[in-house]
Amino acid sequence: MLADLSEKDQKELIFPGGRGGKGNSHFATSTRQAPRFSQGGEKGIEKELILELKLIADVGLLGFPNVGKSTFLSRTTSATPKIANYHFTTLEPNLGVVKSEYGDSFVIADIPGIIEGASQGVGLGIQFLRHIERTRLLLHVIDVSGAEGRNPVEDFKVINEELKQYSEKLSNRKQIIVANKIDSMQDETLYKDLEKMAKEKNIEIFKISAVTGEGLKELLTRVTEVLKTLPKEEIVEIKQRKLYTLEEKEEFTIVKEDGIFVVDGPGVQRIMRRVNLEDNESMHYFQKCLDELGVNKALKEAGVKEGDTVKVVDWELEWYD
Ligand SMILES: Nc1nc2c(ncn2[C@@H]2O[C@H](COP(=O)(O)OP(=O)(O)OP(=O)(O)O)[C@@H](O)[C@H]2O)c(=O)[nH]1
Ligand SMILES: [Mg+2]
Repeated sequence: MLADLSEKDQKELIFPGGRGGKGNSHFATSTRQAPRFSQGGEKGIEKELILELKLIADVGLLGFPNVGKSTFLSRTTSATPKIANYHFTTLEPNLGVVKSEYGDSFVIADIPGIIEGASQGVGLGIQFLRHIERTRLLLHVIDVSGAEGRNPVEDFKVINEELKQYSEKLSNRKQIIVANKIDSMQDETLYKDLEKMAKEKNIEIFKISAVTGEGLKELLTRVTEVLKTLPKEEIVEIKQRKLYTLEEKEEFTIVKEDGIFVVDGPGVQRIMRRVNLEDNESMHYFQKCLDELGVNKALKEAGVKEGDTVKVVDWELEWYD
């Protein structure tokens, strides 16, 4: 990752453009009012970058399909996600804001349900987990109604295993278990077992009905409290921030190969890039630049003689004293 654009108006320089050139009027003097040569601009850098959108929310909803995540979002915020009694009703993440009735307002992200094997690409959910990477708290929604014949304790474990496969860091994020659909519980022991497991693991658990609204106030009050204790940490690690630094070095090397003096290095390459070698006046300018860089002096020291061939980068010239 090169940059993390998480603040409003944040700017990052990934590649600078090439240095600009100078038009011929720049080289005009009182005696030479219309010089024919100009200095070309340097080429910029071209690269393809992948931009990845990550939603930013305080709280992420996590759970199997159909457990009531979207119902929860629609009940607690003014978001209007699609809700239906089938798996993968939600295909795209949804955000909602819980208003300050319970304290500070906060943002909840609802993502598609996660299923076993998700970290290996089964289902939909895993590709959306990045949207809750930035949350500070996860609400793990579990259906305790027993309607689909599922076991809440098992569900909790499966989802956490998938989470761990996806990201160790995300799996260590603070979770609160939200036991949903208590209005239609068929077997109380399903909830009791989950509660027991939660106690053992020292995870807070709340029972609610996203449909009737039971238990929501207590849960949201607690979420507000917990959020106050969780810092807005920098969650995303940036391994390498600077991709490019302007090359200010004026270095060059001279080597003698088969009787030819070869001059190369960033300093001369930079000059070469900016000079139009077809133009006579530009040639003078080129010579002047080489002189200023110390190339001519160094060549003399290296023993260059009249008539010798000097190759500057990939351009061959004959040496005159
Ligand atoms: N009885 C009852 N049904 C609920 C409750 N919460 C949600 N449901 C029902 O469960 C079904 C699924 O609800 P959704 O909110 O779409 O579930 P989801 O977790 O968002 O599902 P996906 O988007 O598919 O992952 C719908 O028929 C809801 O009406 C609840 O508290 N009690
Ligand atoms: Mg949904």
